[in-house]
Amino acid sequence: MQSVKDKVIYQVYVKSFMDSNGDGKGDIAGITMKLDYLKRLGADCLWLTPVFVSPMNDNGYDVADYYSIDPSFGTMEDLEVLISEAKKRGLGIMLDMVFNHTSTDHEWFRKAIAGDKKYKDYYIFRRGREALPPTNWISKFGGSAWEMAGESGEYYLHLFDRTQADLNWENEDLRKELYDVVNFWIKKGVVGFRFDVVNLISKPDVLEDDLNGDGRRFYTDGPRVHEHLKELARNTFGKHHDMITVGEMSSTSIENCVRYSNPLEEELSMVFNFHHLKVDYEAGDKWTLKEFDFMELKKIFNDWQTGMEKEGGWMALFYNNHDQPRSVSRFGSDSKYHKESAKMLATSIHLMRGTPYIYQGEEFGMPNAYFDDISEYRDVESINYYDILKSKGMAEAEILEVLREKSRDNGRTPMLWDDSDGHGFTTSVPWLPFAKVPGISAEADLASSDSIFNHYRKLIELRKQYEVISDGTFMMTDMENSHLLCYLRCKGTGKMLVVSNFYDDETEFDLDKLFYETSIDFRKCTFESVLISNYYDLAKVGEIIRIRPYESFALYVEDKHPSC
Ligand code: TEU
Repeated sequence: MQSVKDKVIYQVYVKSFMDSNGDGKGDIAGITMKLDYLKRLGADCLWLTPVFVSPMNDNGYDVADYYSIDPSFGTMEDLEVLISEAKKRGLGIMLDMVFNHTSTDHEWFRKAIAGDKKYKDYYIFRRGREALPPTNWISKFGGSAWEMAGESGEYYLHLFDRTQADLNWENEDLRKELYDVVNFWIKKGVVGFRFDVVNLISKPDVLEDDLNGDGRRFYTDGPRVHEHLKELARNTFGKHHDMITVGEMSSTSIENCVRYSNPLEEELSMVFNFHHLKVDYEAGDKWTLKEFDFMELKKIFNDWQTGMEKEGGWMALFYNNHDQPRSVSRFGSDSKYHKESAKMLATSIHLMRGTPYIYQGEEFGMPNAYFDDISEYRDVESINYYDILKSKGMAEAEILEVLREKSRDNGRTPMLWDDSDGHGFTTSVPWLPFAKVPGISAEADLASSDSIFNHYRKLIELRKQYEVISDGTFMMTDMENSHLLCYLRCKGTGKMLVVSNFYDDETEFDLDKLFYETSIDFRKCTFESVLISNYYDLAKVGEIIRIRPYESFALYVEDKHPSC
């Protein structure tokens, strides 16, 4: 396995990145057009969301044919050109493998429904109980996780949309089919894979009602998941030393993530977990309005950073992806302190222990969509929940307010390349409206002397220059501070302090106190010690640093002291 410690990965949500043929949808040829922009940023790899044939009920996460490119994204030749053009620029391509489920349009599922026993066992069919489904499990997109298969009295399991049928990983033939898929794409020259909700692939033999929840405790990090991942690795990417793999882990635990990602386990290079992105859920419910809980965010970062480090695990570092609202709107300020907070968030996450992911548009601070009407949304989950909240009696205005904060479409609006009508994304009508945020675009950001883009570029450069960033230990300080996220990273004599203000008011950071608590001395640091900052100067008065709104910086000193 290749070391991923000094890598940075850029996520492309293909449908919203760049439309090369004027149909309102982003495509593979559009990505090729923007390779120089991505090269300039300095990321190592591009992870493309699924580009395979799909009815697009869940924008490609419902795959109907793993071997062909969906015509709306282009052709196989377009992908081959992208792989080779990216390679010329030192960029690797990672593909997204959706192996927990297929589309109900997949040939396997069609055969299964037609009664073909071989293919029926590729999926999870069970008889219902009188008028009830086999268990009371709830789909992650709302409603029952079971759908009746025609008139048969049997149901199939779908943890996501009813058009996304869960695969039966207990079937060896099915597993081999999936290995063939991975090997096919390895031959095409991709450098790695992201595996969609891969910790949900192992279901128990006997499926039972969940009397205390929605069923997830039975299939999350399920009984044979580690065995399955080891076998997958052995038969596919594990045979190649330089492949990068990341598993998306839903509702997982540190203990399991250590096993998924510790190189000795020979499973994956790293994992995504989402605990830190639930700090604005009221009692665990996403579809609520709540200020984010900063102290909880700090606690989760601390638990995961130290827990993974202790046992040799490796994690992906991110605030954004295509399922999340935009971080600058969620944890920062997308108006008065747009630039400051976008840069603060970047620094706060990139300098932790793990591999950073940049989600398209994040590099110039793209904010939430700010849609006003349900007709503007396209996401299956958002539309399902609009109906569910309505049926529960929530008022229309409140539902729209919840969606404005929580909808996945916030992260999916097309790239704002420039300020023109089609924003440099398309020459026609975009498939999803643009975010309503005048003045924000890649072009405008790059034209400014203090661009967010350059801040990200600098963070990537620093990771490559400083081992303390790519390979240092992690220690959180000032745990009780309710404004600042502060942590130390140490590698040999190299010591780095990262301080980030998550609020728009001023506060202070005391270097003396840090010295007495940790024995690491940053008191002599000068402007030269600043690796990166989102203000022009360091407001240091004696041993106290005055911290301004959303200010964030990293200080570096050489210090022989062995602590941390
Ligand atoms: O996401 C899995 C997942 O857990 C999220 O969909 C999550 O349930 C949701 O965002 C909560 O609000 C992956 C993909 O990233 C997502 O786009 C797909 O819809 C999903 O799997 C099904 O393939």
